Amino acid sequence: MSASSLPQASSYAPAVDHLFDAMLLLCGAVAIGVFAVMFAFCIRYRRGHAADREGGNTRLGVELAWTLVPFALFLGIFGWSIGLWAKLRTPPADSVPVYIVAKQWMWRVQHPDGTREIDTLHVPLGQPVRLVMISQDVVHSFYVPAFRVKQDVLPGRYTELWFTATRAGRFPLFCSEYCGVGHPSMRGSVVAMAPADYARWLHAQSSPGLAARGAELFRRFGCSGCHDPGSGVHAPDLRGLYGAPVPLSDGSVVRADDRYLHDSIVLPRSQVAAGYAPIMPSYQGRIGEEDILALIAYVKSLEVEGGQGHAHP
Ligand code: HEC
Ligand SMILES: [Cu+2]
Repeated sequence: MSASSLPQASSYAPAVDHLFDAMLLLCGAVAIGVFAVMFAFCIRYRRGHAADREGGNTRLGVELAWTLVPFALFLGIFGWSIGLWAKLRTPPADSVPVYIVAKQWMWRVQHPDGTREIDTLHVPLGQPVRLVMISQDVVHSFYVPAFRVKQDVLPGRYTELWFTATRAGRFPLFCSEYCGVGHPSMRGSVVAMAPADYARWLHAQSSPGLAARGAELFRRFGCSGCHDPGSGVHAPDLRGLYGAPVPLSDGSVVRADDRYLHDSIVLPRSQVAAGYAPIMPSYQGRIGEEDILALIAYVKSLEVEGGQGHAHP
């Protein structure tokens, strides 16, 4: 039995449906039980009917049974959903990232190889895909019913979502957070393709890689004027920065993850690297989220020769 007639097009759609069905059955059974007892009591203790109204239940076993059995059942549902939730929140190590920028009222998609699309997301079957999402304006929500996934997309913060498509086809994508007058039109589709078809599709797009576009932007926005070794400006060398610990001027140490790199670009004053003057201009409102994702991809691609970690003075 399944409560919905939607296709189950992702690896955990059946698991989500089983949980939903179990909750529906359990809550339905409890509702029927409560109503049955209610009607029975209404009839038995109706006005003028001779019934014992003095005694009440004095058997402890009955009290315990009707309290603890439902409690255990609902705790079971809790444990079941926590397990599933943990799975939904933990992308497998071999998942490929795809970047989503939401804005009124469209979905902009960037693949790591630089391919970009609007309101359509192509994914290969059987490959775990990890979406890294951010909004350029208000709160949106990425919702693909056939995959049983939904995740809020927030301004100023990356949120993630992962799935493995298991069925080829085109599945509707919705924004499920009211985001202004154009909200109903903020829809698109996810196209799941056999790996060979997907490879052919990607190849036909032939775009420069995301990191290559980031390198171009790094020059266009003047970042290289300060950050290139030999620029003459006292600014950190970004090679090997990604994933490395960064000492900050307030004495704390943070890890250079996507969020840190994002905030370094739009809010450079919020976390100043130790040993540097806060001279980096804020790019808030000047660089779109898609370009920031490309810049981050570029910074990630910068390796140190000799494989050493990021060095701070
Ligand atoms: C005027 C010179 C200047 C420009 C232009 C500039 N930066 Fe910076 N940047 C700095 C300085 C100085 C720091 C270290 C102080 C701080 O953390 O704010 C820094 C810090 C950073 C950090 C954190 C590095 C670390 O080691 O923690 C990143 C990432 C970064 N910049 C990226 C960029 C990007 C991307 C651009 C272009 C969009 C850019 N910067 C433009 C001077 C600059
Ligand atoms: Cu929206």
